[in-house]
Amino acid sequence: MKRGSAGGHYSIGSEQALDEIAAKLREIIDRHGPRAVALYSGTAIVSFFPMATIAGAFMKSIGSPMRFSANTIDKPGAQIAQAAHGTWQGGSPPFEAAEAWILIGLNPVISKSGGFPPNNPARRLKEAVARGMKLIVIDPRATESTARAHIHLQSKPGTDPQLLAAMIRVILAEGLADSDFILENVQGVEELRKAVHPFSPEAVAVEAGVSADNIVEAARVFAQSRYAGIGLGVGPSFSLHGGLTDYLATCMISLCGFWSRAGDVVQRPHVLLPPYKAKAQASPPFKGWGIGPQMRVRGLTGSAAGMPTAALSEEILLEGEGQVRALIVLAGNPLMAWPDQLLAHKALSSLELLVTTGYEMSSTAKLSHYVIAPKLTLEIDGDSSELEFVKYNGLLRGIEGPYGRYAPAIVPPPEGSDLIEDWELFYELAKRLGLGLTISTSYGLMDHAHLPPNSVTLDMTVKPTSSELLEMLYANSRVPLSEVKNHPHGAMFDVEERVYPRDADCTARLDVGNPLMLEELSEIASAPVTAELDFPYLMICRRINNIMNSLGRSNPQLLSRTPYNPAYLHPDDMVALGATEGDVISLESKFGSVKAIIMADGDLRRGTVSITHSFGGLPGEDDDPSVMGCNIGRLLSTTAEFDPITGIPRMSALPVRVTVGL
Ligand SMILES: Nc1nc2c(c(=O)[nH]1)N[C@H]1C(S)=C(S)[C@@H](COP(=O)(O)OP(=O)(O)OC[C@H]3O[C@@H](n4cnc5c(=O)[nH]c(N)nc54)[C@H](O)[C@@H]3O)O[C@H]1N2
Ligand SMILES: Nc1nc2c(c(=O)[nH]1)N[C@H]1C(S)=C(S)[C@@H](COP(=O)(O)OP(=O)(O)OC[C@H]3O[C@@H](n4cnc5c(=O)[nH]c(N)nc54)[C@H](O)[C@@H]3O)O[C@H]1N2
Ligand SMILES: [Mo]
Repeated sequence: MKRGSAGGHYSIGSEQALDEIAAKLREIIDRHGPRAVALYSGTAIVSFFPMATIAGAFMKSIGSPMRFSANTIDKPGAQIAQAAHGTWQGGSPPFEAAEAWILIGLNPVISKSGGFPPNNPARRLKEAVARGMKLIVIDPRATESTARAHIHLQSKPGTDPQLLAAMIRVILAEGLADSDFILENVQGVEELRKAVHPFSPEAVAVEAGVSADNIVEAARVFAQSRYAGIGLGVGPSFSLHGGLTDYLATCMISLCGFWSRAGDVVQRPHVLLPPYKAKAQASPPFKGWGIGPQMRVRGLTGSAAGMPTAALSEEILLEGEGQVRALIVLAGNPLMAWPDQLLAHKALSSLELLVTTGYEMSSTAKLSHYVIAPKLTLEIDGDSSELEFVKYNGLLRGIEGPYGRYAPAIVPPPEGSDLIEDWELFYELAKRLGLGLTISTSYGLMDHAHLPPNSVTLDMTVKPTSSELLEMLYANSRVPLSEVKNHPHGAMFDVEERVYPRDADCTARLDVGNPLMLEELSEIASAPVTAELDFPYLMICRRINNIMNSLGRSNPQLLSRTPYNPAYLHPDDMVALGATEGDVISLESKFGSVKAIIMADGDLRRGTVSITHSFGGLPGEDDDPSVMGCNIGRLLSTTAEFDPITGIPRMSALPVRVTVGL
């Protein structure tokens, strides 16, 4: 689809679209240099692994560092914590062995995400509790994952680092740490001990609005387990100290020695990725920030989490050398997802070229000069390598067991359709610009993944098919691709790896005393969370079952209950506000306001408003919240409060005012 001068879109052939986009890109690069071209990849890149790799190769080939993704508006602290703490090469024991699990602002029963087995989490949770595992939930809402909790710390949003610091204090004070493991593998314990000292369970209990006994009990249950894990979700990540929260959680695991030891079975072996040797030793901390390309705004740079997406709107709007003039949106929907929707709208409207790939006219597509329709996932071959990769990106992520799958395309595209695959956009553009493309399986992964380099330079005269691409990428797979292909429904392969002992000369240590992280903690200690008189409620994030971010909203069957995103409030708060279910309210933050429809939720902590994102429309489209809901991105500011490393702004625990009766 091409946007006409009147703003509406009309169909053109894909060849013509590619020619025109390539010509425009060439013109922009000639005039302003390669930095004027930016890429944003959204969550749907997971539908076909090579697409992100090829998009990255394209950016490298044109020479632009402006490569952004949804990661830095999700859980970027996960990679920052890995950099500050280091990682454990041997991985983690099996979930089945866990005697306790802490969920911090993570609701895996709905989201199938984060540090909890993603394969049927509801059943896994039920079975685990039945075998005696103690579940500890830290969440202002009694979520679908909380029903079986031994302890639910229904804390005030934004108090996670304090709660973890208090638990660490208990673990260290009561001698519950694994001193043998620490002696050999961990450094910085004394610094950590000092840093958590101000966080007594009693003081934190007041701050977080929970009982001190429960904090102490949670710490003891965790540390006295033979093995226990922690799953982190977007809740803490959006509440401004996501990197620190993830770091403290990882430190707590290391203090207790909850990592696999020599001789243990490797729980997350490779199948489609090349073989690796898991050793019972640390990969040392690495430089995770101040490393990437410079932004021109707010002193932000790239980091181990990637480029700061929350600064891209400003970067686009800031005139001068290096200004971004063209943006390719790959399988994402910035106008639903980016914080500060009005700013994003202004920025994306100002571009000389906006290209979006996607199969529906999303809010972003509506603004785009070109909308490229890709084949759908069931129309292309697919594989499970993403499930193997994800373990390198954060604590306790990924699937256990040697699972692999290669699923051939299931249905052909509709007859007469003119479609390309997402990755072909970049191949075709590179070809038209006279550039080559070198792809790699380890592309985008940090060094601690210890993957052998595996680069393939694509033939730019004869286009590979997507199955040939997968053949190239998995040429050195642990299980031969031909064998994986024999099981189109997926299988557990016969891969049994054991964790090797540590190298005799290994001096690497996991660091629980990172100065920058502990400094952030001490700043929190002296700046307690206070309620804001004018904005007495805290808005918190929430995922809903039928919709994946913005995806699914165009299918009315998936929105059978409500076509909008209700603002959930505690019934007692509704009484206090004089509100009843179905009332239209105004939700106001210091930065913006939206209209929403109230629904009661007795599972909430009082004083919170729980509402899901990626609803509403473009500015001007969604004045009636009963039609398509509201875009809560309009309540957020990217500049008022943000993480200085990754740029992620406050997206949860956001002070808001609720006004009834408009
Ligand atoms: N206020 C607030 N803001 C948030 C969040 C929040 O909780 N609250 N969550 C944040 C998080 S965690 C994330 S990850 C981001 C998400 O940000 P995005 O990834 O930008 O948003 P999605 O809605 O997931 O966009 C996916 C798009 O890809 C399309 N799509 C689906 N499959 C394919 C495919 O195979 N190919 C192509 N080309 N397109 C496809 C879908 O139709 C949809 O338009 O939003 C962030 N923003
Ligand atoms: N069905 C469905 N599944 C999805 C998605 C979807 O939209 N729909 N989105 C996908 C994406 S992109 C992602 S990133 C994942 C996210 O998956 P999750 O991280 O599980 O996402 P949420 O349910 O938004 O947030 C988790 C919990 O954080 C709590 N919370 C909010 N603020 C705080 C806080 O300050 N501290 C604490 N401790 N808790 C807090 C909320 O009450 C909520 O229960 O889900 C993925 N899976
Ligand atoms: Mo996400």
